Amino acid sequence: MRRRAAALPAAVTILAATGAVGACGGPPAVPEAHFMPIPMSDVIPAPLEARPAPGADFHIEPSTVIAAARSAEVRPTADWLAALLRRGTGFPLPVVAPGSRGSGVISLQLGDAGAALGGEGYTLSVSPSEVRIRANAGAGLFHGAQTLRQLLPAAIETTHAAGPWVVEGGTIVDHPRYPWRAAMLDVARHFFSVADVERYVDELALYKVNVLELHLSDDQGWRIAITSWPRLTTVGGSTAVGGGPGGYFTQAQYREIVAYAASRYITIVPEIDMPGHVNAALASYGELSCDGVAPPLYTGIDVGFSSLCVGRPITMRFVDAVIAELAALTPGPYLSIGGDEAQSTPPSEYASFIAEAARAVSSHGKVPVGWAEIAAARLPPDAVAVYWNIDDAGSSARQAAERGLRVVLAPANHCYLDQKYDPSTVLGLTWAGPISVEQSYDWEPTDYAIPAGRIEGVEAPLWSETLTTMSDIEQMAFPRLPGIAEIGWSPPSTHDWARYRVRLAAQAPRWEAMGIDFDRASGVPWPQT
Ligand code: TNX
Repeated sequence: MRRRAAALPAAVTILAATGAVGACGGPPAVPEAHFMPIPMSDVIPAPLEARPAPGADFHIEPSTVIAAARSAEVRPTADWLAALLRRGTGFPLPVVAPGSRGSGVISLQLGDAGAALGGEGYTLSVSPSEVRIRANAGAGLFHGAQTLRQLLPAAIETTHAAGPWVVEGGTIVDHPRYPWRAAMLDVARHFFSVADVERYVDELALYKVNVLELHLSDDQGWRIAITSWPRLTTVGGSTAVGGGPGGYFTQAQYREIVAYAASRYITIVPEIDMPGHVNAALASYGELSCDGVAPPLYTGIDVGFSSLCVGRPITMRFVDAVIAELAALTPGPYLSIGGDEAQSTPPSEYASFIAEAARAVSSHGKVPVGWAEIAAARLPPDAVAVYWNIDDAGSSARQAAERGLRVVLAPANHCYLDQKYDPSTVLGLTWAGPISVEQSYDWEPTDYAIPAGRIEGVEAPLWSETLTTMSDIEQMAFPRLPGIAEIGWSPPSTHDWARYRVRLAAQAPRWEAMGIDFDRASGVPWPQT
């Protein structure tokens, strides 16, 4: 794992040093701005309502306590917040029982937050004596805690920095626009470790992303152990794009990722791509291919050349076994069957295969998810179709909506984090891009002629043909991911590129403090380092 113990960025170092100077009565050596609380309106995603109350700032002091019930919905978030704030401030910040009197309380309260807030919304009220986060459910408390985090200076992300730790007074009332605010990570083209995936989960949580689709199989690699078909990983997991060693998650490791994500209120949606994108599976078991011959492992980046042999009993036995094991490992409600770019599957067979695979998903208790091509098949009405292919100008998304499916929008020319920012970007592909920061933010889910009630949310896929390290992931996701997260969470009335680019630039010191290797892409007024 790289760069977790980041060096303090220049601004933070100065801030820490100034604390000492101030104690000796000397003049502050940094601009006033560094001591100003962060405005509530700077939070990303933009809150539904933010009403600052001048003069009502809260100061985190050595005597501050965190008040939280011991319940499973409250205590883990209190502990998470306490750990973050203790590391940043060096203060003890004990977690105490609710109702303890005294000033200087950060309280997390469950219940009675109002039906409009749903399970993910929260209110955050800041007065001189208390920061109070209230929500109807654990997810809302956690999102409120992430907002509080963003209201503190970037130095909170470092270790034992000097304050002051001032939270702007006022009230935030906030809940998401859409229930599905997803990222997708391709661990198939190149494999990423448990630690990398968990680090990405933490980065997503900061922006209230609540779904992470894991693209667990493709032509170049099979990345999840399936006990009943062991060669999928021992053979199919043994390489990657460019011929590297590949890798795979054991079932225990996958469970660990799922549990870690759940602790950040992120649902893992496992994806096994079929009937195309299956060369790694065919290389492992030749009987899955129509000619019965296992092809060699593949390490290039072409798409559309492989297919399961539709209609053979062994194919459905394979599909059912994989889905059964994955469903048993996955507590979340969803399981994706991919379904994209099946150019080597005859169209007549594609629809029947997808319908059958979706039935298998349902029969193992999960909701089928797939790329929007799956709308060509008969599917259960709760299925979710993820629109990506801009070449069809939205028709697959509209077909999905007409069939009554829920639609997630991931239009490639806005949401594909694997596309270059501009022609000079070293990493990434170009087929749907380049995608500038502005282009990734400047779009509207309702632009695709889909009835509003069918839109489930947004998704930002990160394909990994050109990415091999955590640093590569971060350079492509940051700064574009927060913009897509904001489109999924914030009301359209807050949408304003001119203001957003300034708010986004203000995140840079936090990313530096967290050691996130972001791209200082053009169009954003990044602070000088
Ligand atoms: C299209 S998007 C794909 C992926 C590639 C990606 C590269 C989708 C459902 N399929 O197989 O990795 O483009 O940008």
